[in-house]
Amino acid sequence: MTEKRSVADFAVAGGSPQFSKIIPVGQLYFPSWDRYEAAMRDIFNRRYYTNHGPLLERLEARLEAFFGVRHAIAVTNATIGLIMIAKALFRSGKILVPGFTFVGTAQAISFAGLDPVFCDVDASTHHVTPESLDRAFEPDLRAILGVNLWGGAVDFGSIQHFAESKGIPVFYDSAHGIGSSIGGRRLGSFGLAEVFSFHATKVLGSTEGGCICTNDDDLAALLRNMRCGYGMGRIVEVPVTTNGRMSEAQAAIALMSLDDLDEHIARNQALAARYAAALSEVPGIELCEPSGVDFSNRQYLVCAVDEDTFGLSRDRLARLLKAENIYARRYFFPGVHRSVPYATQYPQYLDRLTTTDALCSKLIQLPIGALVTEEDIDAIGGVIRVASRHAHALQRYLT
Ligand code: T4K
Repeated sequence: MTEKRSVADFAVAGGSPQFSKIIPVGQLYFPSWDRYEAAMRDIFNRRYYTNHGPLLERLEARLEAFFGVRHAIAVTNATIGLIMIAKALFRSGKILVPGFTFVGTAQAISFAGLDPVFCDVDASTHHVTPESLDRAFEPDLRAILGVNLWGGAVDFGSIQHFAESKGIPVFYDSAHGIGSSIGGRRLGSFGLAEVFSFHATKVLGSTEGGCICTNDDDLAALLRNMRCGYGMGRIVEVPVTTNGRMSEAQAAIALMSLDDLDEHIARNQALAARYAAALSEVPGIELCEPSGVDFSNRQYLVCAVDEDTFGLSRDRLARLLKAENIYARRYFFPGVHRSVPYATQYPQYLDRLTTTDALCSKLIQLPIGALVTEEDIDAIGGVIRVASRHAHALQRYLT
């Protein structure tokens, strides 16, 4: 890896890529082969592969202790967890949700047969606020689905207060949030329920996976009976059942990930500090700190690109980095209100979510997690620094 000095050194201009192998955007922490093999052999010997197996039970008990909640219900992925909650709570109606989120958040509402109502977020925290919720509020809303992003969180107290003033529940998409905490209290026990993702690109990964946390016994009973066709736990009547089961293989990997979580978060924090040093003096690049928490898992490394100052737009920077085998991502792009099918289904939101639109055009996520070293970060910082110096000349290779 040699430092770039001139325009000709950039891969877009015919130079060699900074990295010979792709550096993906994030996490991909996985247990060592020895531990993985032992865990799979154990499942193989037991011949019990799924349907509320012993590893799933152990995982749920550990997650309940970890999150400090009465119920942790492991599911196939976070999206199905969100669908199940929406479906458990309502047969029809509207749910208020930010447009600045992963499309799956809103799709879960639609999949449950409900309608999303999109609201904007705060420009500096990227989260909903009572004001942004209030601006989009409609009298027939049934609930608020808040989203906790990047290992940060909304201001839970003010959102709860707002929801209570309107007489509706709030639940959270905390897909990015495992291990983050506020005043020593981990995410997981806020609102009526929270949903976490254990996708491979999350700091606790089980390839696919997720979990619903709640302190509400009735909701938990509904969800445990909805998770699969024949139910589980206290038998209650449910609106519909699905297959949201977590397999034993997923549960085994999640358990090992949980053992390693502190170490992975500490590593992410060290990597984030390295980025802060590497990018501190690049004009037009601002690192966005996770907001609303005093301890963050640093799930994502988020930067805002100011095109006028940096010299290249966010999209051009993403293209330049990709040519260097640095797979930075534009989460989230486009805003959910502009994506299929919502842009045509609900055109009324197209000119209302101005902060979301601004964030969608300037944020970029840089690689962080298992496949990134501190030296890689110095090299990524170097590419961005030199690109900023030669931004004008690089434009022609990025049209
Ligand atoms: N709510 C929020 C706020 C979310 O961000 C998400 C998901 C959800 C809800 C829903 O959670 P899940 O239902 O997924 O549990 C990714 C992830 O698929 C998704 O989990 C995540 N958020 C979203 C923000 O990003 P993609 O399609 O952009 O990522 P993907 O799978 O292409 O992976 C990113 C990079 O990592 C690629 O360069 C390839 C590399 N990679 C990925 C995987 C999975 C690997 O090298 N190995 C791998 O095994 O969606």
